[in-house]
Amino acid sequence: MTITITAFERSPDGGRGLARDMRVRWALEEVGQPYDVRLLSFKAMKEPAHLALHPFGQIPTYEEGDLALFESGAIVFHIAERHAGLLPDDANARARAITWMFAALTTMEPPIVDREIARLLERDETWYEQRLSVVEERIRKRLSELSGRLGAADWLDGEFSAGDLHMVSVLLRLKGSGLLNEYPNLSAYVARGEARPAYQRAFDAQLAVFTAASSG
Ligand SMILES: N[C@@H](CCC(=O)N[C@@H](CS)C(=O)NCC(=O)O)C(=O)O
Repeated sequence: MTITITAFERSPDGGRGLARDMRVRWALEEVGQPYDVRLLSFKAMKEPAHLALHPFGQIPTYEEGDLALFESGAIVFHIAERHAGLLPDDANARARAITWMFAALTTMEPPIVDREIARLLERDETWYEQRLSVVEERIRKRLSELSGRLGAADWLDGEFSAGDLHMVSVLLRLKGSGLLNEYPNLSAYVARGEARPAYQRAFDAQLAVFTAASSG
């Protein structure tokens, strides 16, 4: 059955892999599933046709037959459950990999997104520098804890899993901030994720959308 996902017609990050359809593309590439992409303008994302698929008018969504999903975490989980390659067979190892998915999305990502919001929307506020420093300290605390847990391992728990896919995706949002560089094992972890052929294919496909939109 054909899988169709949605993505930005013109991604605000210039197609650098940060829009969350990247996580879905990466998961599909890891498990070897072909997919179609429906590109949406910001306007179309808020119109009834898309709101029927995504109550918050965002990307990504995922359609397969009569199944429609939203939320990148749920979509990647669904892909990982249906296809081999992203979750271990052993029940306990599988549960731990799922735990890392949640950890990435609910413990690591919120302060990282807070930093982006501050930099985007709060720059002109008198308290901006103070707020940024508080948010960055919260991020450092989490990075330090994660770095301690990862240690010298390649991946968070044995083989690469959907937990790593989400964690690497979340940490990538810090690229260019300098924060990640303070933790060499995390920088190397992210680089290992980016070096995966499936990641590269997904990245190239996402970048191609932006390049085509810019030249058109
Ligand atoms: N928790 C959601 C977040 C989705 C999200 O924030 N999507 C962004 C792109 S990465 C978006 O559609 N932004 C446009 C908007 O919110 O209007 C997920 O993981 O799928």
